[in-house]
Amino acid sequence: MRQNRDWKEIYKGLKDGNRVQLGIAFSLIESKRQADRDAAALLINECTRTSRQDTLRIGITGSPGVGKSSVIEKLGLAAIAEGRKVAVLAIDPSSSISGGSILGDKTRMQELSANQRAFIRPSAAGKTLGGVAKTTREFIAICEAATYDLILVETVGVGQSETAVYDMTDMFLFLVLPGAGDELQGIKRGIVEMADLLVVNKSEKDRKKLASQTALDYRNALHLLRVKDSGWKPAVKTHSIYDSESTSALWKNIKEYEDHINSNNYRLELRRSQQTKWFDELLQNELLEKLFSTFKNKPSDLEELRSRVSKMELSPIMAVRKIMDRLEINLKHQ
Ligand SMILES: Nc1nc2c(ncn2[C@@H]2O[C@H](COP(=O)(O)OP(=O)(O)O)[C@@H](O)[C@H]2O)c(=O)[nH]1
Ligand SMILES: [Mg+2]
Repeated sequence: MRQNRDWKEIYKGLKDGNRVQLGIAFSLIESKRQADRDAAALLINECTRTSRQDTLRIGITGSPGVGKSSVIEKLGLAAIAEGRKVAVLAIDPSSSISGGSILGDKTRMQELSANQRAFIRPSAAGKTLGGVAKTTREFIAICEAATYDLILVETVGVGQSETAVYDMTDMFLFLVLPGAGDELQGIKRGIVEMADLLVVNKSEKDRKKLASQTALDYRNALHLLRVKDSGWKPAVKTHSIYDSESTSALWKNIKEYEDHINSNNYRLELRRSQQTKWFDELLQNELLEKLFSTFKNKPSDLEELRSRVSKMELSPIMAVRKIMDRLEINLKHQ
């Protein structure tokens, strides 16, 4: 994996749908070695340059235990039954702590993981959300090159990871439990606003009636929200993993959304904004990395500047300018 020619071999393997090369591509992306990072950059560049536009990227969010992985398994199998290839990725900035849940996810998706037309990558490694988001975007590019046409991204972390996943997907699913109406308040309301499809999961047996009421509440609430930029009116569905008809209804709604964004060309717009967000984030990441590597040996210099700013000895603008001088980035023309 050390020379540039190797990425071409991996790329060819991806195009042939070779799972071994897919695994190698993933390790290349996660590698910290400079030579691997260079090769990964060339590989991803080729993947995005030649990428097909007709894939569907779905983000799935909801509280831990609501049933995201279980629903992904059901939807994945429904998609495969129609001849699609499914890649499942999870975004979890705190994966080191929740190692157990990742293991759980794999067992939750047993049938899907055994399927030759599915590829499951439990989690991108990384400590910061920015780092994990970067890796996940790269995983998506690799999976699409490897002929996977349905990409499901599960958010495992809470809070900011929803926005990160929203920014890299075409459709957003929000799972809630029967009776859980508190999502309509506070921060969670923002997530409801992002959703293209709201799923009241675990809707079976004695919970069925409550689930229908919850769905109604959400329908009423969504009615008051503005129509999304895509022109799509978000749907609310009840679902249970024990009711295959409810899964069919979900899958049908997903395909309706797909037809919708294809027919009004919104998919192209989504891809464009996903690319520019990727660019913006990468630029920020690289600049931060440059900052920390520049001050690696003397982090106290940064701290000292911060402290002088807080004591009002130095203005933020001059402090940042001093830092930029060290980074050899010229802001003087501004
Ligand atoms: N009764 C019931 N249990 C479910 C349903 N969906 C998921 N579960 C269970 O809920 C638990 C958590 O599911 P999981 O998919 O890991 O949730 P995640 O943390 O959101 O990914 C597991 O024990 C699942 O078997 C459902 O529709 N009905
Ligand atoms: Mg899960």
